[in-house]
Amino acid sequence: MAIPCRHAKLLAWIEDVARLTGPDRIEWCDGSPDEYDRMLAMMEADGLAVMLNPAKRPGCYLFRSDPSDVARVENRTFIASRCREDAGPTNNWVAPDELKATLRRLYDGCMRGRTMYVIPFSMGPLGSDISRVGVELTDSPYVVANMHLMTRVGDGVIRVLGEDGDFIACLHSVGKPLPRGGTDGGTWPCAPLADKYIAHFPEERLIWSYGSGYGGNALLGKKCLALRIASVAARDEGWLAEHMLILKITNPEGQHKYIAAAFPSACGKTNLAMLVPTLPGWTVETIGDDIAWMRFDESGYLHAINPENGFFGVATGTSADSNPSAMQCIHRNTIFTNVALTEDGDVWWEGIGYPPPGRLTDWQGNAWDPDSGKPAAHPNARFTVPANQCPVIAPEWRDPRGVRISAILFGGRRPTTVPLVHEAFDWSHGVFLGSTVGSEVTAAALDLPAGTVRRDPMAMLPFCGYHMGDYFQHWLDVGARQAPEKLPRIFFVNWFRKGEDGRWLWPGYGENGRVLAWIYDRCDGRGAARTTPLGLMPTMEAIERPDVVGHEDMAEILSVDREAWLREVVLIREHYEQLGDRLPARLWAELAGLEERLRDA
Ligand code: OXD
Ligand code: MN
Repeated sequence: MAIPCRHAKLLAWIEDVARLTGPDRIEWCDGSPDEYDRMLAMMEADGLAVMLNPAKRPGCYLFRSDPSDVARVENRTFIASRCREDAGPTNNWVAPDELKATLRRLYDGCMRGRTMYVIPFSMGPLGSDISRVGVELTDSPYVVANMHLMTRVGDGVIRVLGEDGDFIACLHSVGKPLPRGGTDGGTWPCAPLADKYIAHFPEERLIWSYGSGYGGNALLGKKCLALRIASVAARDEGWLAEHMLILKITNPEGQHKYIAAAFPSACGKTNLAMLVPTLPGWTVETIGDDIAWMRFDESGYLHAINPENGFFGVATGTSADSNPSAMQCIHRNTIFTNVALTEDGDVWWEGIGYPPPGRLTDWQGNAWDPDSGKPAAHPNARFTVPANQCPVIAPEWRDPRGVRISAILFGGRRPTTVPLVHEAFDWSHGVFLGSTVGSEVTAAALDLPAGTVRRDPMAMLPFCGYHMGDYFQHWLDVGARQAPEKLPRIFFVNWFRKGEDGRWLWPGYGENGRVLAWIYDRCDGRGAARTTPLGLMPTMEAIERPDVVGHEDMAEILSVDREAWLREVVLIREHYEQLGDRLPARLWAELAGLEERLRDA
């Protein structure tokens, strides 16, 4: 095959990797529909992909992964910065030379019997000055097909790269060499858990992934490049790479604003990005559901792009009620992984909104016994789908200039303590709110006392490529450089409050649009608010109460429980202490300020 590029550094790197990993052949990906179809046909022939019933799900395929390879592997994810301190206490660290030596041993000959694909891809629209080019070398056709959907792959990228353009080098292998002429024979290829490595070398902007073929471990443009490596580039260059959805909200007068929002995994980011508000006249459209790259432009306003090109969403729990737009999106041209299969060649999962329409094959390929107590779909079963199939995608979602962000939301699953919504007094108070994000865990889930908060600051704990304390300082610094009146307002939301009897106090989903409407009005200098020790909170009249929420419940979720918050202060202090001495003094001062306001209240 003719090599479509004359980039000496790229060609030398490909040659080095090929020498080490020993693939049977090398194939350059052009991102064409033909190439996508060829990958899927090949995997179908090998028994790795099941074509779904074209009358029900045209162009859709099902994959079943290995039970050891079903999710991101945080304890096998490494930030190998030159200096241990720079990775901080929340990341796994190994000295770069040591990690490279270990990985070189594993990579040695690991692509034997396979093709090495060269995937040139862009995160962000081609030609945007916020976008970045990556090149992934992989021995997985599943990765090639998914990268087609999740990023912009192909010749346009090679043109942008030219002969000496910058690129982020991403090396990936499933870690399962084949005998010459052999195939996987329908078995998902990967290495045992102890041999899986998701390694980042932040100073070199380099990613080496070995042993997993699944999701964020293998589709290296997503969490590895667009968050871990990009967060380091953003720190060095003065911008923000965040684990945030971006939505466009339009009010009944037809005016719109854009909101970015960070929530830990499994808090409904995709659902919020595609929300159907119950409030008459309001609409929400999607720009992105997982990652935002944000920069202050020359006029001092924060602009964001979605660097991705598709959605890699959790299937489990997605239904016509929880997310009708996602359900429409995944009707065609979708890759499903680890969902259950129906007898008529369709998909099914727990929480899809209707009972299994007959017998099912479970995510491991076995006949499913409904009495087994085991789920038919894996709880982390996924769909991969191009963003442009989303019926509520905003037309400007690929505008290279990005969209101007008016508000930033933080939130987590907090059944107690945290009210429905509060607004930060200013940017540094907002950074403080973001630094405290977390979800409460149940005793059953993690063998921890009920009510324990698992902190996930700004929802970046698994994704920040450097020290969390420096990351907070970076947030404080980028805000301090701007005119305060041009900065987005920062809010903390909590859709997950429960009463003492365990009832949900707030219905969530489309009703969250009422909170978004208040936030919208606040950004317009309207929206009634009162000052509380936590920040600015809506008055009882400011948010129209959904029919299903009684007056007392509404009062409860809009109040400050002083005793609970004094306990929360202690928990935040413990969380800050764990982050060590790089935690900015400004955040300690914010915590002291909160405590003082609570004591004075
Ligand atoms: C994701 C995650 O897959 O945050 O997006 O875990
Ligand atoms: Mn995510």
